[in-house]
Amino acid sequence: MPRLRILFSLWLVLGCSFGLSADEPIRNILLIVSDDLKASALGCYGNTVCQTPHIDKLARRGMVFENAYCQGMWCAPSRQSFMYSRYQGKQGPNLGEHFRHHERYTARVGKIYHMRVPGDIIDGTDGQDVVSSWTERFNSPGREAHTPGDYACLNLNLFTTELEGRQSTGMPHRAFVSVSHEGDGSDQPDAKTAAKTIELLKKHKDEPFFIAAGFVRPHYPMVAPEPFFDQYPWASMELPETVENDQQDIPKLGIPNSTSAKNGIGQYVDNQKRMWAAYYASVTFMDQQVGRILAELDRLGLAETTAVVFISDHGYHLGEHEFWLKSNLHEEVTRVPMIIAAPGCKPGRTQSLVELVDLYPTAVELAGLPIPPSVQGKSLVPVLSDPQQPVRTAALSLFKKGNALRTEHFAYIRYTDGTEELYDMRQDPEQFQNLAQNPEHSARCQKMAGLLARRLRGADLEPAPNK
Ligand SMILES: [Ca+2]
Repeated sequence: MPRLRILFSLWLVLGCSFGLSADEPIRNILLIVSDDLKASALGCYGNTVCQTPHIDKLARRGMVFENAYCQGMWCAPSRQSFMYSRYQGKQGPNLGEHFRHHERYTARVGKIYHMRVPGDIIDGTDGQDVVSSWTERFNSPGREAHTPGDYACLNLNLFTTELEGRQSTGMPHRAFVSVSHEGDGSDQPDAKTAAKTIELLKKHKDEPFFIAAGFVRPHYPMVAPEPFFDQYPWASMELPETVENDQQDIPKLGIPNSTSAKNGIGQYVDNQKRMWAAYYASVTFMDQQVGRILAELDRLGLAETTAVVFISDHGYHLGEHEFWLKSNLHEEVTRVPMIIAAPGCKPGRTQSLVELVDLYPTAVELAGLPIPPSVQGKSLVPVLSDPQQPVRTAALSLFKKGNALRTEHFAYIRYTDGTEELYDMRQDPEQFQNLAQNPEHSARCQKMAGLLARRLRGADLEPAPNK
């Protein structure tokens, strides 16, 4: 495998000093995907309340990408985008297929491509999975909102232990459901995903593999065993800062479908705190499952030959700007966690602007495979050896209502009707003041619009019209 040797030598030159012999470079990729996890919920991204010891431990031995952005604003488009490394649509071999074409064992456990949560989880079905990606695939079913225990539907202010009448698949208030239940959580989909992944690691430790483990938490319903809820007494949760008339300077297309006024949770301040507590409880439960997998990776001695990648498909709103859920282009949704722990690479943190489409070429290059021409992302391997290494000047996010561009300094959103948002992310990281309405910033807006149009054309997409 001359390519492996060339890559390996290149890495040594670049400063990535492997703790391995030259004939044993990175052999395996373990991709871990969380669902609806905002970067700011993790300890390693600065959260001091939410407990994520296992992901934080991975972060301490890997590269933490502080400015990673997703391309799709909800599960289906984001996941398809990073699995194909295409801004939109499918073209070329997807990540799983590419590894398969190169004789790797590939497996999916849980949710990697889009699955309806909770629908496909309750039914144990494959969702929009792409079967050609995998040598083997395994679903992790669970009872979700129907798990016996303390159920709440927080926007309806409903609390019960009854199993009848719970908000579940396809129902309008399912996003505000939490269940705190007895037991150790081994019946939960994410626990099953960890157990199956551990089983596969043991079984396939002697052959090169690409294993993708997809957790469904903290996606609603926020189900976790009681001790995880006990860690977050709801009354002690702090709600996000709000400013008066915050939504007034946001264009119509920038207001998501789920707001405090529309979904009703605005009436129940305590329940907004309970949403944070339940979200954190399910993040910590998911983190525990990550920990189980990583402990097994260490135990099997695979950590030395396996690059571990941790991401989420997109972020989430929990009342910031009185917005809830995903499906909009603001920072809480576009920014995602991304951690890459590759054997031999120094741990660190990087400010480089990166995109989830970059994952595919990075994983492929780490494993010593060629990058197919259909790939639109850029390999982040240079950043793994030098966190100062720039990748691109801006990150692109796409949505049916508009598109967004994030530079180091500014966040710019342009909707399909030509309306705009512009935020100075150094002065106003919470995005309270839309500068696009201020004539003083019209030159900046024009410049960002031009940059966005160029990025879209570069991705074979059409820019939005002028106002
Ligand atoms: Ca999602």
